[in-house]
Amino acid sequence: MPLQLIGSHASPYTRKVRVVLAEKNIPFEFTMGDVMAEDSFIFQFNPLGKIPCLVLEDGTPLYDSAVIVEYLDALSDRCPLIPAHPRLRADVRCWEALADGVLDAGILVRWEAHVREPHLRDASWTLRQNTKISHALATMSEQLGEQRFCMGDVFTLADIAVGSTLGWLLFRFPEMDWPSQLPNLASLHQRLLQRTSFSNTLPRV
Ligand SMILES: N[C@@H](CCC(=O)N[C@@H](CS)C(=O)NCC(=O)O)C(=O)O
Repeated sequence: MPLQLIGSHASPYTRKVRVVLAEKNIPFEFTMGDVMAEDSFIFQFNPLGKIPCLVLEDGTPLYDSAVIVEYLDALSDRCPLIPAHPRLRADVRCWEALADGVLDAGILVRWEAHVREPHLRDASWTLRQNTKISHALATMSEQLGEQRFCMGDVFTLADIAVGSTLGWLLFRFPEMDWPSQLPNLASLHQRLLQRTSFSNTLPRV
């Protein structure tokens, strides 16, 4: 059985995994998983009902995206994405936590605006999530500074996580004006789009 990735074209956590698979040139089959369907088959693989889920050759499911990318990075020496050095490794994982945290908050904002009944919506909850997003983006921008990539000159998982998050923000919140306020993040995003791993995985419905 080939390696199978269950995900969607819109899911930014899935994109993170797809970019890693492409950078490391690991072949896989892509299966669309509709997490919102009541009888979604994803529960057969992930009891949390979330994508992405990587199904290994022996049928074992792996989740969540941070676990999957760590596994994939260890599978092949090509394009190492997570450094072995403890401190550098922690720095990369912290970038990933920051990027994924923006997604977690952004998904809650979308849920509040598009799924929750209008009379049950809580503006203070949305504000709380949006505050996290703006704080996290400002932190990313400050940490990136004038560097070429998140960790300096070397491309790592940090860039993949941040790039997937920035792409998703542009896709889902085109009205957010972070590209003009934080131009170094916008430049990083453009630089990442020059890689086929990113340009071939643009978010779409
Ligand atoms: N921490 C998880 C988050 C995955 C996640 O929330 N995925 C969304 C789709 S983008 C999902 O499956 N949502 C369905 C749900 O929460 O029930 C990861 O990194 O894989």
